[in-house]
Amino acid sequence: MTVYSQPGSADAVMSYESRYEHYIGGEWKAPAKGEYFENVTPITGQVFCEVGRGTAEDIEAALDAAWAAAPAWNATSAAERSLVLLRIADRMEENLEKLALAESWDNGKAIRETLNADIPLAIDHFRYFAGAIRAQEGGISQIDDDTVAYHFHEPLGVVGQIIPWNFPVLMAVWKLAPALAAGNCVVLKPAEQTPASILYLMSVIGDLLPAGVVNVVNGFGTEAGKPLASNPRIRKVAFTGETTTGRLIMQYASENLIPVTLELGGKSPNIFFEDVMDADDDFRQAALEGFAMFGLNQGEVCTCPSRALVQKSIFDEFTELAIERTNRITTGNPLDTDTMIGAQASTDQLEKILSYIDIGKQEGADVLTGGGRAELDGDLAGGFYVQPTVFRGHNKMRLFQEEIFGPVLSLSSFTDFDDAMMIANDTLYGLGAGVWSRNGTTAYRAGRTIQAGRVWTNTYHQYPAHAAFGGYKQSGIGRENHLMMLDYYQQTKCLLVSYSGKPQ
Ligand code: TXE
Repeated sequence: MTVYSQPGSADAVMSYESRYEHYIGGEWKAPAKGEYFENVTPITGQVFCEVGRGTAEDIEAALDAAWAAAPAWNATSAAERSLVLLRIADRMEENLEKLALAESWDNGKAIRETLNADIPLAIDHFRYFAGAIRAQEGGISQIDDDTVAYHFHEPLGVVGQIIPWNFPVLMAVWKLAPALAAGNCVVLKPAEQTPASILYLMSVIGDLLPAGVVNVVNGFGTEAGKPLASNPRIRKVAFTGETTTGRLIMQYASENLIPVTLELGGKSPNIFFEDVMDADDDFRQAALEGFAMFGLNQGEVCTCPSRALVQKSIFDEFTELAIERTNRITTGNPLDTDTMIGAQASTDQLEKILSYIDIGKQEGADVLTGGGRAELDGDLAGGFYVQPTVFRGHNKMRLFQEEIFGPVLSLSSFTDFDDAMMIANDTLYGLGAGVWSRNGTTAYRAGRTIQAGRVWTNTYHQYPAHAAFGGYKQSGIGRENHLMMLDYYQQTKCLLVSYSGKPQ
């Protein structure tokens, strides 16, 4: 067990500045209107820094810087860009503990996750796209003996990226790595709840990038996000956030006729077929771990397995083990490596989760464990903590239909395969799903029948860089990760050439 000291204390591995400005053109730039907003750590509820409050003028300044950098960056070779990405990954690795602490302090998440998942995954993402861009090939079509069509990948130019607060660094890197690998310059707006860890990241890696290639403007949704997403000077907008905000982003983009990629909400089913109870101990244990994954990142994950469906024939037996496993989840100081569940990212999110717990109780769902705020002592008393909570109910309840984005699981039973598929697909969303069965046919058929972009089979919550991620239905448009992501940041130039030397 290690308990990290909070940033800025005598033996801390990193410290935050007390004030941050925007990162524009490779420099720290004061907000045009001179206004700042306070940033709170969810761990204690205390303000720890203030951050520039961006407006349209700051977005324009960032776009000026990005467009000034674009001709040179667009023209770099794949090998040059790849090297830059590899250097960024190395620098992040050298600063792993610092970045992990910065992320936990800003967001409230458990440091064992930032040390072992968020930051290592972000590092690997840069390395993956450094390799992917080297391996990318164009195409040639032979039209006839004298005529050839060459297909080239070209960058879009300057793109806008708007990210949420649940994985600030990882969501930034999911978008930055493919955009940069493809040769684009970026203006990125972090979420107002977690503006600091990305600025800290820029203080660590900024010197590895030519000025203006990555620009970060903080601020609120309508004040800074809208002027970016609706700006005629961006060639694409990438967004992760709430489904209702995603609709607005699409509307803005339609005015400028630019492409969008959207990663939106989810209400993912996690399905346990009856053979789980007959399987060997290791498999059953893995399934119980999969059940408990609803607590990962305090449930603030768009693929949170928030609806557990358990076959009726094993329901009582499986549920008893699953609740016992849930009760072993430790909630506490996020800076303690033994802690599994840390603080929710903001007071708004805390209130939203608590209100859903009330809604569940009013709807008549049974609380099987948890059911309220987790009260912690000392400095943590002012933080935003929720008990891991399991409700038993049915799929028509709001608990089962609406995204809560907290450590709250809704549990129900199903009779047979068709019933499971019907319940699993009875949702507006289609981002993630889990299937647990040793029967290969059942698992395969379930995976193909569930209307979701990512179906984990006998595992959950894995996010390797080379597996496509994205939503069906109202969970989004487009994909992130995987080679195919490069297509979302490039356009195809077809050069059709005649070598006949004769008039055609
Ligand atoms: O999201 P928003 P919020 C879900 C989750 C959560 C709920 C609300 O259920 O409880 O959304 O979170 C920027 N133009 N998800 O309110 O508003 C905003 O500043 C341009 C799921 O934080 O969508 C931030 O940077 N930008 C999700 C980003 O959008 C705008 C992750 C996300 O904020 C804008 C987060 C506007 N008009 C929340 N309005 C997931 N899919 O992982 C806001 N923003």
